[in-house]
Parts: sequence; C-alpha cells; structure tokens
Amino acid sequence: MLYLGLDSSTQSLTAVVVEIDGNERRVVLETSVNFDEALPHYGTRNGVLPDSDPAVGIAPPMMWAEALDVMMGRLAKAIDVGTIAAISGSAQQHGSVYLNATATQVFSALDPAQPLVDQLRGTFSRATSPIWMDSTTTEECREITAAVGGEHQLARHTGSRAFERFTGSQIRRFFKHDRIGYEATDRIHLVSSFAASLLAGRHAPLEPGDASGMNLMDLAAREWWRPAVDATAPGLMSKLPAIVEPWTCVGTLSPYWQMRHGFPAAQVIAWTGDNPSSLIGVGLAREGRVAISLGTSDTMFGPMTEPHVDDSGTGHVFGAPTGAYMGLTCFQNGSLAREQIRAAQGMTWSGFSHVLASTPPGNNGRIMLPWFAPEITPPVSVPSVHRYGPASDGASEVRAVIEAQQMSMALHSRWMARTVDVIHATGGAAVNREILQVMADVFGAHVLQLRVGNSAALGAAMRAAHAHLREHHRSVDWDDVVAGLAEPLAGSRVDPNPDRHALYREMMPVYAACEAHALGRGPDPRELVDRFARCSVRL
Ligand code: XUL
Repeated sequence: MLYLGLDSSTQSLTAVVVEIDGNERRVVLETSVNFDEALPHYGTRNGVLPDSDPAVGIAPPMMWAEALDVMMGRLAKAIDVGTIAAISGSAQQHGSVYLNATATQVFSALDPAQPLVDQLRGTFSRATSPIWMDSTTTEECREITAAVGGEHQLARHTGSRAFERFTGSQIRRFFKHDRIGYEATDRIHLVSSFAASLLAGRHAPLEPGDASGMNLMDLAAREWWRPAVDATAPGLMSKLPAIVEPWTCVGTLSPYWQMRHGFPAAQVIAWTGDNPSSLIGVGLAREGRVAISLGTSDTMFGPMTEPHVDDSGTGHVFGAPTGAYMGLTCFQNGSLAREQIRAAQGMTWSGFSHVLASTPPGNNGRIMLPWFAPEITPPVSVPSVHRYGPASDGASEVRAVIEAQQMSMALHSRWMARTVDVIHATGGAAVNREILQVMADVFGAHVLQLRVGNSAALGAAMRAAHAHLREHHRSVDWDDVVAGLAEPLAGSRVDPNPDRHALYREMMPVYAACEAHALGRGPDPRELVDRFARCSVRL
C-alpha cells in the first residue's frame, strides 16, 4: 500500500510517498514545488507577498491551491498512484483562508477539464491569507486577552497566551478592518483544512493539533472555547470548521483528482500543522526527547503527556497527532536570518560551514541578536540586529548568528524540557553538520539527523498510514508506524564536546544579559561581555 503525505509550508509544497507492506517500509518518492520558482505569477518572495511593512506577512491562497494541482500532476507522472490508500497533509500553522458561501458548491463540483484555480477564483471573501509571519495584531491580542479575563486564563484554556500570528487575533483584525469581507465569509479555514477541503471536495474539519494554534480551542475539551470565540468576532462560531480526532477520514479524494490526474478514491485524512506533523516525522511519539526543526522558522518541540502550559508565556502547548500533547517554542528568524548572513558575506553554504568550523566557540565574546525580521521569541516587533563585544571581522558573523540561534533556543525552551539529552534535528539546515555541532555543544546533548529531511511531509504520510491501518486493527501502536521510516541517519550522531559545552554554559547568562539589554529590559552588559571575551580564548 502507498501513503501520500503533503506539506504546504511557507516556501514550498512537498510530497513524500511511503510504501508499507507488513514489516517492509520504504520511502518511494520525495519531491517539492517551490512557490517562487514554479509559480512566479503570484509574485511571492520566499512564499510571502512583499510588503513595505515588515510586520505584514500575507500570501495568496490561490497559490497554495495551484501548487496542489501541479504537485498531483507531477506525482501521477512519477509513480503509479493507483495503489495510494490514504492521503494526509500538514501546512504552515496559523494562516487562515476566508471563503464565501459559493465555496461549498464549487468544491463539490470541480470540473476535471478545467484547472483548479480557474474554478476557485470567485470563492474567496479575502484575496490574501495572513500567515504565521504576520505580527500586525498586537492591539487585537490585547483586546481578546482582556475580554477573556487575562493572559493566564487564555493560556490555561487554549495552550498559549495571545500571539499576533495566532488565527484568533488575525480574524479579529479582519473583522475590524473589513466588516463587509467578514460578513461575506461563510467559512474560515486554516491552510491545512483548506487543502484537505480541496482534496475531499467538501469543507474539511480541523483536528486539535492545528486548531490549538488559533487561541480559540479549549485544549482539554478539544472543542471551541466559547469565551475566546465570542471575544474574537461576532458570529464567528458558525464560520469555524468542526474539530475532529486527528485520525479522522474527512472524505475520499474527489472526482476532480481522480479524473484529472488518475488518482484512486483514496481516503483523505484530516490535515494538521507542520509542527505536529513533524513530531511524528521525527519519530517522537513519546515523551523523553525533543526535536529542533531548522526551517523558515526554527522550532523546538517535544511530546507531552499532560498539557502543562508555559508560565513564562513564551511557548505553546498544541494537540499532538497521537491524541496527547506537544510543547513548542517558535523562532521567526530561522533560515532567512542564516541566509542574510551567508549572502552578506558572499559565501556558498559550504563556505559558510567551513567558516563555522574554523571560528572559535564563544566567538571571542562577539554576541549577536539576529532579529532581521520581527521576532516571536523573544517578542520583537521592529526588526533590529544588535551586536556586542569586539567588532565583527566578517567570518565571526557566521558563528554569531548560529550561536545566537542555538543559545536563544536553549534559553527559551527551558519551560518545556529542563534537561535535554538527545535532540532529533530536522529541516533544511539540519544537513549542515557544523550547525548541528554548535547545537550539540550549546545544549550538551547528542544530536541525531533524520534520514528523511522533510519531516512534516513524512509525518503526514505516516499519519495517513496510521489512520488507514486503524480501520482494520483496533489499536495501532505509533512506535510500529514510525519504525523504519522516521529513523536517524546511520552514523549521523553529533556528540557534544564537554569543554565547549562548559564554555557555552558560561556564555548563556552573558547572552541573556545582551538579549535583555537589546529588548530595553536590562543594564548595559559590556562588562560581562568583556569578562567572557577574556576567558573564552581558552578554546
Ligand atoms: C509555529 C509557527 C511556524 C509555522 C511555520 O507556531 O508559527 O513554525 O508553523 O510553518
């Protein structure tokens, strides 16, 4: 049997097809459609519509739909899609798609003779979708927080305090700024449930993993939390999809896909967010280990049995595909910050790695706060890059950005895991062993690189398999599903160096002091930095 997993991320749509035949399992195909390159007519840069305001993060939902059509056509040419039993997917979290009342009919009667996008044109009540990179909704966050009785109350129920990118505040902003558009909205989907709806030919429900990225769902009850829904916008409840268990079959692949591209009537399993999907894709079905994904955003996440909410208000608790929970902290300045430094230094990626390997840990006391774009953790609304310590000499910029990212992850994820012994590393930059070495040294943990780099799409394929197998066997053990697929790459283990880890433990409070100063919350850290610079030369 074949299972298809799709991941609609910020910059691309990726597919992973796996074959599961008894104990035999293998990845049949991995392929990606890059939005900027394959669909240049939408005018996106890194999958986002350019805007002079760095706080604005929007993308065209039509582009995601067209990418799906391109991908399904490509898959049908590459493999025998006839034995695909089930399809699931994941998408960048928090982004929302606004549809008018015609969508229901259009989705159910798509004409296989016409391209998908030509038929969707009239179905949107809002042409663009706010995505996770948008941070324009500070005021709406405040309003919702006040209306539900404060930050702790909101976090205790929904798993997170109000965050600008979360869908609730985004919906409120749309309601406030475009009342007519809001009134014309019949259904608000997340990117995940929008894509699932296109595949199934009917409005698909949400599952708790992605729904918990909205500040609207009661985590424990797994249903919409009325006070938050009412605080967000009037009449919102009737515009939201239902919430179902993560393994729910939301329909069969609609005739459009069968007739246009030759797919079978495969089951469509509820889609989730890219981070919950990656949890499965990196093989973390149980508590004990954490994962770091180095993608457009860098995220650190791990399974949780109970939904312990972060008291510091930094992180999030989401539903996990297993039915349990996961903790997550998100850092917006991920790959784009690394890319900025690489490009500014005129280096190739192998040159970048070489420089990283040949610069000293601790960077002779040079510390950077690499907020090239607004930052989520810690919250920074106006992009600004801060530097402390001796003047940069070019090469030190490379080490500074990587050390800062790892330090920040270690510092701001303490709420989730006090001790970290093993990290499963995924995402595009996880192929870079020099970056993984800095990660291992900062955390003092063993780092394992995953065999399949596209962990969100792999997780989606495994979720499809799990749901399909569940129909025939009353209980399906997640360990059996992930075995043989979400495995670390043989020989990929990166071990921490004890001396370097000791150095980074000394550097951590210095980094924290620089961060506090840059945020306007702490004294000038110059003396601390100088002292650290003097003692860091020992390595
Ligand atoms: C998670 C988040 C990002 C997006 C990226 O909360 O905002 O990781 O999911 O696709």
